[in-house]
Amino acid sequence: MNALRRNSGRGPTSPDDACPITYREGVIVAHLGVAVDVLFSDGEQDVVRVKRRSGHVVGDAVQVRGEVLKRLPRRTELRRRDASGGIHLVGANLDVLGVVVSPKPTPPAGFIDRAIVAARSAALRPFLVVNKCDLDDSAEFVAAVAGIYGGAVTVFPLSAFTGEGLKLLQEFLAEGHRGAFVGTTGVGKSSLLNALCPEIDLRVGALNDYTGKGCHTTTVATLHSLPGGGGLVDTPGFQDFGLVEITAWELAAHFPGFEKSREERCRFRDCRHRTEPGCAVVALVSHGVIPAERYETYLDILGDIEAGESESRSRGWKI
Ligand SMILES: Nc1nc2c(ncn2[C@@H]2O[C@H](COP(=O)(O)OP(=O)(O)O)[C@@H](O)[C@H]2O)c(=O)[nH]1
Ligand SMILES: [Mg+2]
Repeated sequence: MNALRRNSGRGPTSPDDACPITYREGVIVAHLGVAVDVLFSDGEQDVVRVKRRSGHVVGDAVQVRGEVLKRLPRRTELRRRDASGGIHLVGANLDVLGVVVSPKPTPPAGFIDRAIVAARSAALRPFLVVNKCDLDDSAEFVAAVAGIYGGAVTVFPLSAFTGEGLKLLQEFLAEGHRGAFVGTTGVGKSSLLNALCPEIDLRVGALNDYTGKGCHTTTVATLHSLPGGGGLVDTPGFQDFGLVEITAWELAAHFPGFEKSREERCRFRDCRHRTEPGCAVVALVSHGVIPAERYETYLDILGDIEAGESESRSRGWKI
């Protein structure tokens, strides 16, 4: 591996240089296939060559000693599943996951819940972005989303177009949070990223100059620093794809609206909160503490997960 200096005035400039005695710590901000772009703690940014299947991802904390890049242990890992079932790491050491929805197109049934559960399972704090608040009929949609999820996660109603509400999200991310957005196609994730990081195209352009490969925005996984603080991972193909599927246990443990049930205990440890005797969730539903709508949604998603489990079992896949 060669540490290739791009805009730094010190350190080795070729593999023939003497062994450096110190190492530098930084974070991977772009993955270019055979090289990674590292933002060092002193503010410098250099490209470091790595093996093609190095396993490094944006957000990875690294130590670079001479020509050698060492990855430090990860706090969190966020994964996605592609159309053919392959699992990919999207980013490392992320703190938050923004689930983006809009009044048009509206989110598919269960999408918000699955994304929240997936984020929590990966130890990321989920939050909701309701985009396109400039649309005439958006108020009703915002009220419905806030009514259901407001008690479980922070909700940011905003418009990527007009900039209305954007400041609150910027302040939230600037609290030192590093995150990513997920949401179905057309909800406005790209518009939101552009509104939050105006330098996006510029930075990707600079990377293209280096590799000379004409990389386009859509082929480079990048961690963008936000002007006011915090960062956002923009990984091509991830945002519109599904997160890695959740298990029945994760669904119940992290389902938005079930927070109160975590203080109680079901009689059976593997309770799926259906018809099992001594179920704390069912008791909270019958007392009106958990809204019936939340419980119905939980059962719908649980049914989907169980259908997936039995399909996997019949094909002999490990679940
Ligand atoms: N009215 C309105 N339209 C928006 C807003 N943000 C994005 N759009 C539109 O929604 C469509 C999808 O936007 P895009 O950013 O490509 O969504 P993505 O597929 O989630 O990345 C485009 O036609 C945008 O012009 C917004 O805040 N308000
Ligand atoms: Mg997009």
